[in-house]
Amino acid sequence: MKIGLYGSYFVAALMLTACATTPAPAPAPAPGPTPPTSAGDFDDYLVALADRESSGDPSIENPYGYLGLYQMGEMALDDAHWYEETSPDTLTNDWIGAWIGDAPSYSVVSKDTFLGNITGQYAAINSYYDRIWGYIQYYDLHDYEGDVINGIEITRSGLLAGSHLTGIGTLKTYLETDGDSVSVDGFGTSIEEYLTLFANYDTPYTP
Ligand SMILES: [Ca+2]
Repeated sequence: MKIGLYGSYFVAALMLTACATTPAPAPAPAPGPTPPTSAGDFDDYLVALADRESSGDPSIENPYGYLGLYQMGEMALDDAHWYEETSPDTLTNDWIGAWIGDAPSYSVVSKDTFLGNITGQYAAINSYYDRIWGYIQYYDLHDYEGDVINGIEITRSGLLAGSHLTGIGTLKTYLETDGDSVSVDGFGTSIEEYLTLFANYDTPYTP
């Protein structure tokens, strides 16, 4: 009887001890913003860009003289250090100029040899984006990454695409006016379309 009583105390003490040392269940993770899913790597970006710009046709020249997969004009190829205009008409893509820099090493010596040259166009667009990124850094436009303007989250690849469409100056104005000044290209395509369509791709660039 006594043993049984002490035994009951002993079991009760064990249970108390057990209760005291049982770890509390881990708290549920605090809710918070989930990081955006990558839309792809930078080559995926360039494939998507070529699809939007030229339907993936490297030989296309549009009515304004923009060339190939990525629809590069004289100014873009000048920025890529592939082309130097000699014509006094800087407002139109008349392609009166010299193919310089890495262009000859890709057998690109004329508009016609650039058109259809996928390898050369790929090299040129990468050089161009290196330059765009330099402009974005120069103006500190990457500071806008993560901001939401007119419902659009600003991402690094979106900034690159926006500048590609209408130029670094209009991108800068768009950001600085908090989206009040929305630029469009010659076909009426809005910079906001490019900021959205090309958001969240990985890029080779870091601030
Ligand atoms: Ca020109």
